Amino acid sequence: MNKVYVFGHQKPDTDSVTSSIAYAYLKNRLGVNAEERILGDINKETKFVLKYFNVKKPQYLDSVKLQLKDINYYRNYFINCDSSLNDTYNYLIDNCITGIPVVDDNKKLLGIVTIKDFIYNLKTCNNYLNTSYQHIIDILKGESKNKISDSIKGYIKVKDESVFIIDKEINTVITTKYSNNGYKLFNNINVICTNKSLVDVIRLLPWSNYVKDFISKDRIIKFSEDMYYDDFIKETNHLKFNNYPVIGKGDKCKGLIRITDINSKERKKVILVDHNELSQSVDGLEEAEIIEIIDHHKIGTSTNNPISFRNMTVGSTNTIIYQMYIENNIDIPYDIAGLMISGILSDTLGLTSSTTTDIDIRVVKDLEHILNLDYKEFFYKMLEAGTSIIGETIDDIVRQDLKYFQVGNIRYAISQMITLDINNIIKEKNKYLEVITEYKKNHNLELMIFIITDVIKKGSYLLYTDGIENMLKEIYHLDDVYEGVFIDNLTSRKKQVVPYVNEYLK
Ligand SMILES: [Mn+2]
Repeated sequence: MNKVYVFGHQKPDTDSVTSSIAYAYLKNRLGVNAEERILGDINKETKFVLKYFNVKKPQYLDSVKLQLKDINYYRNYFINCDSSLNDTYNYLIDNCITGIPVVDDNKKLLGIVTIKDFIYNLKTCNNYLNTSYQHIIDILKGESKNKISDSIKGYIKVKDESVFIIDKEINTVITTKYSNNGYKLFNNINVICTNKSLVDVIRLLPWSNYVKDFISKDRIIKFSEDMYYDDFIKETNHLKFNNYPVIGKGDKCKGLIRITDINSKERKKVILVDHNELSQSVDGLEEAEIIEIIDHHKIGTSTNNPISFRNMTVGSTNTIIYQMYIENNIDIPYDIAGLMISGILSDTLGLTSSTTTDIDIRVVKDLEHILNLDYKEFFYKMLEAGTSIIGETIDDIVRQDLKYFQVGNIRYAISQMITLDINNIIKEKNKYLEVITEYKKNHNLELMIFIITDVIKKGSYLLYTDGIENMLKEIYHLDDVYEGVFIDNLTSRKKQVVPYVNEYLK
């Protein structure tokens, strides 16, 4: 089975990154070749967590669009440039193909030879030979009588039922069935003896030529195996050939792709964790095959095929994955347990958010036991690392965790930051207001809210663009709203802000 990619949403947070790693590990233990990926840069908190548990950052995944490497092309079909025409011809016939890439000893592509080239070249072939001693032996089923050199080149001349190869001087003599075996006279040239008739020898000799001299010089067309399938189709529509070499890193030949075979392809297999909406996912997802989804968000997707879909109303994707480890009876290693607890604590704000369930609490207890740590202490360390704003501009901070939402034609944005020291932020309130007002204007948004969540005080300050005072009054039952209104127990954008704003805007 091809590799299965496991990844969370764009703008990855700690839960999406750690759940990808934890789930890919579980899949591998269950015999699936799965590998975790990220769709974008990881945040400070995630960096801290990976470092703390000594786990490597996953590789990026740009796209899961079909590439040439997903086509079942003729992998490892190519021939060395020092092969004879005869070997090349047999290769084509044996494999029922009409062209073959030609490579040097380092598998670097030199070009392609097709049946058409054979016909053309053999028809116009002059009587010049560039080959090896062994190729001549092979094609004539000859016997080596005196070998002087590996390589043989020169014009073919006939005299008295024998064939001479002359390059300035005679370098080779081939005696045939009716030659009067005078080869013993020559001891400083190659002597090959064959039982074939002179006519057969003359007919066969050109087939001993090195294939490298028969490469189509006018078209060294090649395609990288990373090329997108779409682009390949577009380009080859103009070219109209049937055979194309495929190359990999360093121009090394990977094989042959035939236009007639391009429908045999394998879509990339993916597992989505911590998200199920296409708009939050990887580029080209429509060309991939989703084999599984594990999530704890609202369902915003549909698929063409039945898939394994596991969605639970718990605080974090890692809580679900923990249960899957238990169900499958797989031990959780220390570092994976560390990643899991980090994902849960991150999404539930240390088990304080309104999304926290009893299951999350139970799982954190179990993980604490494996890890031998205190979750509150550890969560505080995560927060410190994640909320540090040293060296960052207000613009950076506002963009860090910004999400877009849409109700009908109305598009709006809500950004959120988490802090341990709200006063420090609030004193620069006016600068934040300027930034979000500007952002709203530049991005054609109806409104924008910036949530500053204080995990110590367990509540959030809301900063917002003009004109939504009434909306906020109604949603949060406030008598009066002012910029920087503090709302007790508000910690979740997903549960405590977005649904109400959507409802209001409908
Ligand atoms: Mn999550």
